[in-house]
Amino acid sequence: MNPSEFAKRNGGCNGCVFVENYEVTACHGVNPEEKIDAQRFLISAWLDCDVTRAAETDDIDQTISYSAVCKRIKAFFLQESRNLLEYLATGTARMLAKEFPLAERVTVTVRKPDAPMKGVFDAVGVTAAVRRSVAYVALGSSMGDRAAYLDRALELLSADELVLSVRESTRIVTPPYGGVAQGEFLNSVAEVVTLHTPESLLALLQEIERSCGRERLKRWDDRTLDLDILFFGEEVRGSGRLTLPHPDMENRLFVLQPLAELAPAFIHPLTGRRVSEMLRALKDGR
Ligand code: A4P
Ligand code: MG
Repeated sequence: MNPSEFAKRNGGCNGCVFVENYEVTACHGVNPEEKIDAQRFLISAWLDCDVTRAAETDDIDQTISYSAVCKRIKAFFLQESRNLLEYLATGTARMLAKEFPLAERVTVTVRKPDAPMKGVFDAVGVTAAVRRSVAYVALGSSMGDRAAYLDRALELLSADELVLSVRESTRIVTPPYGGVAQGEFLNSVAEVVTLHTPESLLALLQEIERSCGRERLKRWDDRTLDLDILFFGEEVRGSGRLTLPHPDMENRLFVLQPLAELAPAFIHPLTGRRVSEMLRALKDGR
């Protein structure tokens, strides 16, 4: 990879540990004979990470060992036969992101130089990328066994294969905001480290709401469970199916109080205000 490609792809990280065209012989492919006759796969992986600590200390434990990366790739490719390079590239990227927490983003290319097809070519292949993101999710319930709904939501969230960790704030009981719901709410916020995209996290949260008996009858009405994405890293999305950051948080004590417990220094990407500042301003009536 040349330096300009690196800078374009690398976003906020200052470094990358990579392996290029690591060769594994394995049995993957759509054609039945590919499941029997092993062929060459050339796997490249780029793990974007901060290399400063390792540079300062000259200590292998402060970075990602490329030999460990190769071992994991080989083990992954020697598992059961798969049809698609898409599965292998995405699966490898996810696996490496989970195994190596220093990697903020993982990009994997899988090439098949000997693909069984006519014509002259160097290789065919697929590239896939995943990013480790931190999202803040608001939890709210105003019906039924509110604590049990919040417990269930966190359990389902933690069980998802693209959710790496979940940390919940203290729960607070709050009066209904917005003049529609009648019941008191139990609210909290969860910090979610995830390989999901914003859209796929929203789909997961809506599935969890449904499995907790959520019915959408009227906006802002009482609900068994409401899960809203407050922040997804520094992502910004327009209105519609997904608005990021979640609108109106600066007016909601039931959001800012638990959020400030987890991430007081987090900066709202549109207003430039810290969560702790927003909370202080709301409490002071500014
Ligand atoms: N949507 C857009 N952006 C997002 C996002 N960042 N996170 C879309 C989640 N969903 C997002 O939401 C409506 C649509 O918003 C979804 O289809 C999604 O595609 P909904 O959950 O179906 O309906 P809702 O919750 O009634 O509407 P909304 O606008 O999400 O309301 P809020 O802002 O969640 O307010 N009082 C207290 N004390 N505690 C509460 O938790 N919650 C509300 C609901 C009102 N009063 C409250 C509380
Ligand atoms: Mg909602």
